[in-house]
Amino acid sequence: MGKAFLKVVLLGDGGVGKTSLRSRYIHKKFSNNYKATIGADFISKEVSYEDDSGLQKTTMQIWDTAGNFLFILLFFSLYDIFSFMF
Ligand SMILES: Nc1nc2c(ncn2[C@@H]2O[C@H](COP(=O)(O)OP(=O)(O)O)[C@@H](O)[C@H]2O)c(=O)[nH]1
Ligand SMILES: [Mg+2]
Repeated sequence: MGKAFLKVVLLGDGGVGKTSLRSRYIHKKFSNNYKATIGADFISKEVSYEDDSGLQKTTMQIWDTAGNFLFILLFFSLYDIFSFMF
């Protein structure tokens, strides 16, 4: 089996804590400043997991999003088409 690739997308209404959750996980920091996320961006993190052949390392992409649900659906279907093509 090929190496796993993890893509996590944070979805939800503005101000519920998506950006803070990611920043707490990646940088182990929490800030009380509120800056609305523009569009969508991702941070990559090396993570490890265990399977039958032992300890594995892989990359996890955590996408942070803003905007309405239709925008996100459009964005990610285009993104997935492009990542398939190139
Ligand atoms: N008290 C408290 N405030 C939080 C928590 N998570 C986020 N916030 C605050 O809520 C506001 C919005 O957070 P943010 O992560 O930007 O939300 P996003 O719009 O979903 O990305 C910010 O002012 C954060 O500091 C939490 O667990 N506890
Ligand atoms: Mg945000």
